[in-house]
Amino acid sequence: MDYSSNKSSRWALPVILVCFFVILLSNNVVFASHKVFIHLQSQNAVNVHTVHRTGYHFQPEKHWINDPNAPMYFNGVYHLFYQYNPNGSVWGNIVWAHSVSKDLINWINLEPAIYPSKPFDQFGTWSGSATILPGNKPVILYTGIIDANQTQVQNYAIPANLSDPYLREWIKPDNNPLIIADESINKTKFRDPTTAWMGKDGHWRIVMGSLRKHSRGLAIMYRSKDFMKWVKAKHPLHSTNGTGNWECPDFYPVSSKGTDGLDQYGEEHKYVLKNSMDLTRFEYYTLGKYDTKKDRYVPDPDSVDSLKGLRLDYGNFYASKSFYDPSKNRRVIWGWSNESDIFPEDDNAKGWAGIQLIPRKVWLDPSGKQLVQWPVEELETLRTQKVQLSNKKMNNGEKIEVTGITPAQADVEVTFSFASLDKAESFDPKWNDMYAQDVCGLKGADVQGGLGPFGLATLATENLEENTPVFFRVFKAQQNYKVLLCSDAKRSTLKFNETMYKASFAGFVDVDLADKKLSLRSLIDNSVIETFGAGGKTCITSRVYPTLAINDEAHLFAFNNGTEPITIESLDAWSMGKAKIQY
Ligand SMILES: *[C@@H]1O[C@H](CO)[C@@H](O)[C@H](O)[C@H]1NC(C)=O
Ligand SMILES: *[C@@H]1O[C@H](CO)[C@@H](O)[C@H](O)[C@H]1NC(C)=O
Ligand SMILES: *[C@@H]1O[C@H](CO)[C@@H](O)[C@H](O)[C@H]1NC(C)=O
Ligand SMILES: *[C@@H]1O[C@H](CO)[C@@H](O)[C@H](O)[C@H]1NC(C)=O
Ligand SMILES: *[C@@H]1O[C@H](CO)[C@@H](O)[C@H](O)[C@H]1NC(C)=O
Ligand SMILES: *[C@@H]1O[C@H](CO)[C@@H](O)[C@H](O)[C@H]1NC(C)=O
Ligand SMILES: *[C@@H]1O[C@H](CO)[C@@H](O)[C@H](O)[C@H]1NC(C)=O
Ligand SMILES: *[C@H]1O[C@@H](CO)[C@H](O)[C@@H](O)[C@@H]1NC(C)=O
Repeated sequence: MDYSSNKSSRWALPVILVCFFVILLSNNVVFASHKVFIHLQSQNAVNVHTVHRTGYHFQPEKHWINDPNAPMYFNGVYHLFYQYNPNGSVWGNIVWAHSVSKDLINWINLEPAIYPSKPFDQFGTWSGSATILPGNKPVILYTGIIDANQTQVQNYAIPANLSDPYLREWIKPDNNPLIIADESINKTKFRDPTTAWMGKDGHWRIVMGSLRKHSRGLAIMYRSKDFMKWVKAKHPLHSTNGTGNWECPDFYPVSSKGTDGLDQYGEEHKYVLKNSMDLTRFEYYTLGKYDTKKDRYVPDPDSVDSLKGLRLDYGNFYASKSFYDPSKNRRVIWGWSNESDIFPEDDNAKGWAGIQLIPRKVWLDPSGKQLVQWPVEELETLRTQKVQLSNKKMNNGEKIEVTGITPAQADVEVTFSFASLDKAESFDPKWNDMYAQDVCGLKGADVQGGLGPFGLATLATENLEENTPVFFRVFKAQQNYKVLLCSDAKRSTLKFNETMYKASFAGFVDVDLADKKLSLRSLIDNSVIETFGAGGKTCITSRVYPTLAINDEAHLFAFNNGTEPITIESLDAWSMGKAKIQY
């Protein structure tokens, strides 16, 4: 994708880019909808502030990161490439950093694999994907920027030495670029090629994200017989009006049974089309069919194809990319999480910005109506001390502390139960037109309710003056119950009230309440809380910067602020070790 921040600057007002001249004069310019902070992008980190750095999420030693690129499994090794600024802690100077791993958790950093050096990418090496060609030959497709006007083309790169187990060196052959936009395409909105798939006709296909007119997002499709000569298909794979520019499209089949992933494409499967929407900076997906005759994707009639649709994550999660992992027959998603600072100067002072979230296994829910995500099982190897609670009742206003683990770096799984749904508050029909996040903004953890709010207070001080609650609230609507899951950063920090993004992220959870139970898992890691509600049906990531609830001073509680008593049926919590990341 393109650059990534809607941040304003303390020092300069954003200036719309009208010509190259402006870039030279201004500190802070806008490329399309994006802002660039020229004065900060090549300032090396003097100090790397450690207090909010993560213990088991992927981060380089310092500086800015964004999109994960070309994740793949090749000859026993996982490869993660990612957009990286080697020279500063705001976006700029982007190269493809490269790390390898045997388990998706512990990593070895290598030298950058792709960086601007040729006429077809000298103004930028942006996001892309890997495809493993027959004969076990990996190839990367990525977006190159060829001029100061941000003209985008699609290039390829191949390993210099297939016998090198880490594939350290990548070659960008001279027959690049492979694809140049034709007149029908906006050249500044033509990026992020997907992994290629092969049709029954034996031809390869890829899609790139784009925008037509002012608001139609589209996945432009190209086909190729030999991977070198690409021809634009007459129709995009799919397009949707009113969604704005599409970035980082991802298109893949999911199995209708079980949790295994699929690699092969065909009419018989159900499909996922995911896009990162530049307009809202969230990711949306639909489920549907792949009409291989028309070569078009058709969302299921009940799969909402708009900015009101399903999201992979209702919080701070963007530019994700999936890959099929043949070693464990699973599909795995990587997502990037940006910082919650409002001012780029704060990232610059901190010396780092951005993390990659824990890779998630993804599969189709048995209902066929949504995806389910769960942290890869390898993460469990970092679990150390464990504590357990069971059968603990919490009346209205009560909280129970979880002690005996490190609350600032923990993995918590909890199942709550309740005796009755009678006390559920009524769902205001007005909220049907609002996003879940707005409802959470009105109905926070400290707003007394009926059935809920109940959940976990994470990264908390003893009296909760600082804490990020992750909680459920059950409403009674006309026909059914609505379950809201919130991860609310409103009280996450005492110090940065005005200078931090403190969203009340939330999503609804499509769950059967017949057994009167709700479960959640939260991965807490110093400045990130990744939550998986109801076994991974609704996922929410928050980035927060507590000032008191840090390291050994952080606490973890279960709480209930509703009139219906809640029982912690079971709670398992682990201290989490540090991932080994070798720089
Ligand atoms: C292409 O996108 C850019 C950036 O948003 C916009 O300024 C320009 O008008 C678009 N060009 C066309 C031909 O639509
Ligand atoms: C980034 O840093 C490297 C190494 O210090 C240097 O060679 C390069 O010129 C820098 N690039 C920019 C754009 O500052
Ligand atoms: C950028 O676009 C402007 C306006 O269309 C044009 O005059 C200029 O030549 C372009 N510059 C480059 C480097 O392509
Ligand atoms: C390719 O990698 C293998 C394994 O690391 C190494 O033995 C060999 O010398 C390399 N070949 C070249 C041409 O660098
Ligand atoms: C697309 O959406 C825009 C803005 O939402 C609207 O103005 C336009 O009429 C729509 N076009 C079509 C073909 O529906
Ligand atoms: C529960 O409500 C009480 C009273 O409003 C409040 O002090 C407390 O902070 C709330 N708990 C959470 C986790 O917000
Ligand atoms: C930040 O907000 C919290 C909660 O509203 C408040 O208690 C605290 O005093 C505020 N801190 C500052 C520095 O404004
Ligand atoms: C992350 O940062 C916050 C605060 O600056 C912005 O509001 C978000 O839009 C941004 N998210 C992405 C995906 O860039």
